[in-house]
Amino acid sequence: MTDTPTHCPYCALQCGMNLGGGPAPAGAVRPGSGPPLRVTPRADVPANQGGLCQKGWTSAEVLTVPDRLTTPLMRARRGAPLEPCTWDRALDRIAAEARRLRDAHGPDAVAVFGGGGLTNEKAYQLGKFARIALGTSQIDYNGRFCMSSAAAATGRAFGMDRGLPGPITDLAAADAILLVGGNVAETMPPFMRHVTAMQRAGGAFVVVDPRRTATARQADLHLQPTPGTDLALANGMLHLALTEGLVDEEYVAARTNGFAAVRTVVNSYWPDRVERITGVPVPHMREAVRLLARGRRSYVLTARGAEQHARGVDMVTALINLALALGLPGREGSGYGCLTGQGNGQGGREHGQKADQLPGYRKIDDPAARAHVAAVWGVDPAVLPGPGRSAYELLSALGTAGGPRMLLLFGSNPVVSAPRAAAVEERLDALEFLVAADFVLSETAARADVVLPTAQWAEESGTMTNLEGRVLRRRRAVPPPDGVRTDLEIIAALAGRLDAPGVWSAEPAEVFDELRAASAGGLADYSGITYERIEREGGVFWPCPSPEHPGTPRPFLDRFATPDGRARFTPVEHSGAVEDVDADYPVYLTTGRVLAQYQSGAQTRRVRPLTDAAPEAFVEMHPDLAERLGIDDGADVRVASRRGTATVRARLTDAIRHDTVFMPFHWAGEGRANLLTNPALDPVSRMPEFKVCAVRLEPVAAPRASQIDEPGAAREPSGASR
Ligand SMILES: Nc1nc2c(c(=O)[nH]1)N[C@H]1C(S)=C(S)[C@@H](COP(=O)(O)OP(=O)(O)OC[C@H]3O[C@@H](n4cnc5c(=O)[nH]c(N)nc54)[C@H](O)[C@@H]3O)O[C@H]1N2
Ligand SMILES: Nc1nc2c(c(=O)[nH]1)N[C@H]1C(S)=C(S)[C@@H](COP(=O)(O)OP(=O)(O)OC[C@H]3O[C@@H](n4cnc5c(=O)[nH]c(N)nc54)[C@H](O)[C@@H]3O)O[C@H]1N2
Ligand code: SF4
Ligand SMILES: [Mo]
Repeated sequence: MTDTPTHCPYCALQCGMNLGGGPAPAGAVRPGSGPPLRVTPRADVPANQGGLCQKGWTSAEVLTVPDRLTTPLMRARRGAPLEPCTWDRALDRIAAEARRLRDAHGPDAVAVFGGGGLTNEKAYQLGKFARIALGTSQIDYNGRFCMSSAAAATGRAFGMDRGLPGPITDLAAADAILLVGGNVAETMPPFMRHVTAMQRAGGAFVVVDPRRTATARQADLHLQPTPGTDLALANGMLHLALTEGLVDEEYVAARTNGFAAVRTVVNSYWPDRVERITGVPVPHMREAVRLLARGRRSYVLTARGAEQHARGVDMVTALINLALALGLPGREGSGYGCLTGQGNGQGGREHGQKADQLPGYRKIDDPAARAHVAAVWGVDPAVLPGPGRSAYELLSALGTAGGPRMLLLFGSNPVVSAPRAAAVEERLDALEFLVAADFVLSETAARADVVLPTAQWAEESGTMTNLEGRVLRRRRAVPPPDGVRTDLEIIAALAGRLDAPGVWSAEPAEVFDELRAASAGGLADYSGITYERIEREGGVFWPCPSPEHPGTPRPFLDRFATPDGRARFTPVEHSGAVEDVDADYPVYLTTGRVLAQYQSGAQTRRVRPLTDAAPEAFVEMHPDLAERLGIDDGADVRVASRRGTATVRARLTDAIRHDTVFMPFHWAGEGRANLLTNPALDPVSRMPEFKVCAVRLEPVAAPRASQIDEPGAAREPSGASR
């Protein structure tokens, strides 16, 4: 069997890999044993340059997990067991339920929830399916939990939202990178090559994270703020830039609008006031600003730590303001960038699975956008619904009066990954009908009335848009197992049963051609991109409005995508986390990821080398805090917030602040971090506050002898001060 060049199924780095035969390259370490397809890294892909992380190396094992779904499953009624059935019965039943509920309650009675791991073709087709096969406005996706704050902030500042401002290899030539709220050494390990290359050439790596992560340990400077205070930190750094004369006044005058109002606001962010809010010493802030400003070829990068807040858009805006004041965006080899998360986190938010969106990053309430897309779809613009609910609002409306009564889920596992997950479970159970398409029985699929077994990445083709904005080919290496269909085949079959207007191809290349036409003239214009070009050129950067157009690796060099071509400053003020610590819940909880697990864990918890490396849920805490609470390393701990209680293993480390604990969200059941998280939403992006809420911790077992004479000591920890 010959090698098939493709990309990893997991994160947005979209590392290049070959699937197939041939010996592994000498020296390659591959954990695990005997996947059906041999994975070898590709050296010709700039993002990974021959590297892969442990998840990538073992990705092929998910193709043959013992509990892989290979037949549709259906319940005769709620409460009855899931039982195998034929495709015809499953699809007929779904179509019949959709019709029944639509006829009785209107088209918004049926909802769709998508994912940022879906190919561009699927994301596009799912959005089209919702709007013209179901006629529903009720569609959103898990990217709302991921990139939405950065997307809204960059849209506001630059007029366009596209991950990194240029090719990833540009990073190596930077003077400095300020990475705020990203643990790339664990979340996209080969990314560190680019950082290391920069450091070797004399560039400085500055990391802002409440934890001294693997990433922070490689930093030249680590700022360790209280969660939820990045906005104050950014305003404080801009204040210092002004007092030290580091603002690029010429650039500000030539390429931006609105700096005066920002100048006024940051005036009151005195260094020692900011130190009090953030806990970051003033000399560290000063050094960070100096490093960033020294050569005007620097990057401000954000990831989820800075973005997953109920004020996430403003958090990112404050950091963009800093980047703009230093004159970084719109210059080659510098700028602001957001690190996209999921495999197709970027493309998945461009082609219409978002509640307010049509393909090509168009607004669904824009009459010109509606007319263009309706013409491509062969329908009257008047039949297109308006904007629907955002992800968490959609999930919380399920089964309520006036909310959707049926949900079709493609590519997400919200029982584990949505905030306040226990309440989301209740909403899912209140539905009249739940459909999940997945290749394994995820915790959410296990609650469905019909489960549809779908093909995996190596069994289908399509395109993915990586964190650089580069559109890549995913190639089919093996056929799907018997009984399994692709998402595109499922969508086409359902559209047929619902008598949907227009063409419903299940061929990725044909769907991509339609996507190109639908995106033409939009912000995310893919019309000049073809499968052949991607293959020949190793990927094409959007926007790419014609076959002759070279693509756009660095979009803002001449002008920003705003109407007047200038970037926009927006003044923003610090207000802190929605839920602050108090006597009852005295410790901050933040959440995130570990290297060996991916997202809700539906895939990676089924791969032996990965579960060996990261077997169970835990809470990371400082030994001093643990001591005060009578918690031993490795002991079971009850972590309680106003939403619920989780039970997990304590892991002590002095790499975290005294006032903060950290839980990864990859595990199901009683160790779920999302039993605790606060679903407070950002007013603009509708991003939940995943990264900070208030909790109380107590040992599960009887307190140790030293605590017994202090009644209540373990219940009401008083020493956990801010
Ligand atoms: N191994 C692995 N890799 C992944 C994923 C995975 O699940 N597992 N998921 C992929 C996806 S979808 C995404 S979105 C990316 C996410 O990639 P990252 O954003 O790098 O991952 P997180 O662990 O969510 O958060 C990063 C850091 O933010 C810090 N943090 C928490 N609160 C704050 C805060 O208030 N301010 C600051 N400055 N930092 C804070 C945390 O301590 C954490 O170290 O990873 C992608 N890659
Ligand atoms: N507490 C806390 N919660 C978080 C976060 C956090 O930092 N903290 N991060 C949030 C972020 S950034 C994200 S992106 C979300 C992610 O969380 P989820 O949306 O739950 O993402 P996954 O676990 O990737 O779920 C994907 C599901 O779809 C299946 N799947 C994968 N590919 C396909 C496909 O092509 N087709 C179909 N039909 N199914 C497929 C997988 O088997 C899996 O069951 O979690 C969010 N939740
Ligand atoms: S860094 Fe991301 S894309 Fe690369 S191998 Fe790991 S999971 Fe896959
Ligand atoms: Mo994400």
